[in-house]
Amino acid sequence: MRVLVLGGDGYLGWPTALHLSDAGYDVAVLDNLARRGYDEELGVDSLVPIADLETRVTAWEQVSGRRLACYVGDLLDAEFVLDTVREFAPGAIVHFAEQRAAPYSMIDRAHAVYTQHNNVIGTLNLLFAIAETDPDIHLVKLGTMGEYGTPDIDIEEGWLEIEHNGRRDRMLYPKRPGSFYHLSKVHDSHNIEFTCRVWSLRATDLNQGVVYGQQTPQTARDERLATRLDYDAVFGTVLNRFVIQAVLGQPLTVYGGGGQTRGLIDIRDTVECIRLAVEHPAARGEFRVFNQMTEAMSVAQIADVVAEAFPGPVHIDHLDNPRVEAPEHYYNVKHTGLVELGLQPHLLGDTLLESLFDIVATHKNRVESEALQPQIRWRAPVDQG
Ligand code: NAD
Ligand code: USQ
Repeated sequence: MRVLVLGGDGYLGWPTALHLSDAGYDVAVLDNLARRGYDEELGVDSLVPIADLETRVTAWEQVSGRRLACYVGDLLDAEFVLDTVREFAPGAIVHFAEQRAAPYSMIDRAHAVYTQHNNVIGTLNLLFAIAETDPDIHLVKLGTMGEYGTPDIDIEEGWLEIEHNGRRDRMLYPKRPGSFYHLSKVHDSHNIEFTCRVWSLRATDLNQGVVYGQQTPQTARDERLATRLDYDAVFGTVLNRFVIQAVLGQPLTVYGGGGQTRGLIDIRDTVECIRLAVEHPAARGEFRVFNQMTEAMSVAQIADVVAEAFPGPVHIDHLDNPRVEAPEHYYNVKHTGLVELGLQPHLLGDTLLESLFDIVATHKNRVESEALQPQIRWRAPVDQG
């Protein structure tokens, strides 16, 4: 089967493309290289050096004998999207191609508008391209656990059975996201559910938790196949940042008391979840949702686990939280759907942390230390003083 990976030059899209190619799928990657542009805008770079897309694709062919088709272009260009879907004729499309940093979306009006326009309109163009070309294509869309926020009830996999005034219905689970970025994913979910219901498209929305790690069996085969690793306060995610801070001998930046709890997942499980979703497609007309996380931890617990695993002194700092989020809350998430399809989770352990410490140590001179401190605040501009 042919699989088109949108956002195939990114942190997760690139290793997913390799994982699917290695599993025997005929894979194409599409990307507009926007992520490399955000690095230039922010004056940072991936901690692990990454090859350009052409070099990566050539390296994979040399290492594996398998060819990846490559489409460089923008999901905002509806004609390009339609032409690509028509030409490649995929059986499944995996969609990673969005602006994915919550802090980036909170910089100012322009970045909030860019994020929602890029993400929501890009996905809408894709839905039209699928509907106009072949409604049988299975869309596997990356959503986020942050769509739900932190409600005071159990979080189900996308849908909730509700009884109200003596009547029952199955509704989309209510959403209370925490940034303009996370909101863009909610808007996408609604548009996708609508097209499943009205056009009988088939889609799997993967509400993924915070990803950690950097290597997969395929990216480790050649240094030109490495995927990016972000450390800055805009794109770096919490566990990866804490590992990097520990290696640099910098304090771990826990925002507030660290009582906020998040779902986590190892990058090796991310790529496998995508393979499982592709291999077991949603039915025509079905909007299927999986919570793609393997364990939940508070930010304070993540800091403690990293500090205990690191072979040296680690200082944990509690900064004033630059975000507006519940400092302590209930968090109980159902995440059995992917396990039922066969996922065998890699839970966070010393082996992964030790290998990440080594990867970071090799490249630690590439860090711009100023980029480690959070500068972007969630509070309304007039309240920031
Ligand atoms: P990333 O920024 O590294 O990759 C996204 C890729 O999409 C980039 O290469 C970028 O250039 C491309 N892109 C963005 N807009 C595009 C457009 N309009 N047209 C074509 N290409 C475009 O992000 P990532 O960390 O790999 O995340 C991938 C997806 O997974 C995102 O949708 C994100 O929301 C989701 N996700 C990520 C995490 C995480 O911890 N990294 C967790 C949960 C969900
Ligand atoms: N945090 C700290 N210190 C840090 C960085 C983060 O305490 O140095 C805290 C944040 O306040 C937050 C939590 O850690 O409570 C997670 O922050 P994050 O930056 O690791 O993750 P987030 O902003 O939620 O976004 C990331 C990805 C995004 C994805 C999301 C999954 O960038 O693409 O959608 O994780 S989830 O969190 O489940 O919504």
